[in-house]
Amino acid sequence: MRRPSTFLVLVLAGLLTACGGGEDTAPRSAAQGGIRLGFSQVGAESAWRLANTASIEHAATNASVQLDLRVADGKQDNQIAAIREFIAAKVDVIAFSPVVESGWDKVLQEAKDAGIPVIVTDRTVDTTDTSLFATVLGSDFTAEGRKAGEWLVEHFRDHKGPVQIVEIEGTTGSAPANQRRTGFADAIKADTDLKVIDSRDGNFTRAGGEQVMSGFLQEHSDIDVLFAHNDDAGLGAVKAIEAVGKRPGEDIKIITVDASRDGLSALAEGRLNYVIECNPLLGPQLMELVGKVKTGQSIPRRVVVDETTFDREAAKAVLPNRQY
Ligand code: GZL
Ligand code: ZN
Repeated sequence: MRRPSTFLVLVLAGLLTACGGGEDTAPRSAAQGGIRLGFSQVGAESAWRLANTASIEHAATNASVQLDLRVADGKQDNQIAAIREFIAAKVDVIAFSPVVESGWDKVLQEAKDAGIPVIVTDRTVDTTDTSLFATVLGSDFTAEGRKAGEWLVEHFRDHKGPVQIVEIEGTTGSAPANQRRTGFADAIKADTDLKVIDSRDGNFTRAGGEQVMSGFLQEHSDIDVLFAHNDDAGLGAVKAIEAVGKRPGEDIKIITVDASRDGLSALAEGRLNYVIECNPLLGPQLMELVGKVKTGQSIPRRVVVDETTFDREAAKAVLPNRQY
C-alpha cells in the first residue's frame, strides 16, 4: 500500500493536536498552516501581560502559525520598529497590542501600502482611518471601569458623608487607563458623596502601585477607597498600606481589574474587596482571525471578549483551577 504523503500525515497530525483539550486549542484549519504572523507585544509589566503572551504563543503552536513575537518594554518606538521589521520581512499578517492609543497612523499606513493586514489586540488605537486595520480583538475597558464604579455606589449606599477615593491609573495614554477612568467616573456620578480626591499613573506595575500609594498616604489622612486600574498596581498599593499600619480591604476598600491568580488570592484573603476580570487569553481567537484574514474571509470589525466580576466568595470558588 502506498505510504500516505507526508503532507497528509502532517495535516492529520495537526487536526489531532487541535482536538486536544485545554483552553488554548485554537480550532485549526489547514489554511493557518505555515502562516507567518508578526506580533508586537507591549512588554512584561504585569501578570496579565505574561498570561496574554503565553496564550498567543500557545495558540500559534496549536494552529501551526509561525509566530515572531517581539516584546517592546512599554516603548512605542520599539513597537513601531518591530512593525517595520515585520513589513520588511513580508510576514503574512501583523498583530499588536498598542502601548498607547495615538501615534500609529504612519506605520499602519506603511503596512497597508505593503498589502499586509493588521489585527489590533487588547488595547485600542485612536485613529480616524479605520481602514488601517482589519479588526480589534479585546476587552471593553469602559465597561470594566463602570463595573468598578457600580460596585462602589452599591457598597457605599449607606455611607454617611464624603467617601474619599484615590485612583492608581494605568499607563498614561493607554486605552485601558483612559477608558477605565471614564467608565468609573461615569458610574460614581450617581452618588455625589463619592469623590476622587487624587489620581496618578502607576504604569500597571507593582512597583508603580506601591510608590503612588505611599505618596497618597502621606498627602491624604482619610482615604476610604482605592481604585487601581490593574491587580499588580493594587497589590503594590496593599504593601504600601500595610507599611503604614493600615488594613487593606478594611480601613481602605480596594477595587482592581484583571483577576489574575494573585489578585484573586488577595481578594479571597480580604485584602482586596472586588475584582473585575479582564481576559488575557486572546490567543485562540487571534489565530482564528489570522487564518480568516489570510484567506480573505470576512471578519467582524470588533471582537469583544467575555469577562466577569469577582467578589470574595467567587474568588474562592475559581482559585483552585485558575489558569493564570
Ligand atoms: C488590559 C491590558 C492591561 C492590563 C494590565 O487589556 O492592556 O495591561 O489590565 C496590563 O495588567 O499591563
Ligand atoms: Zn470616610
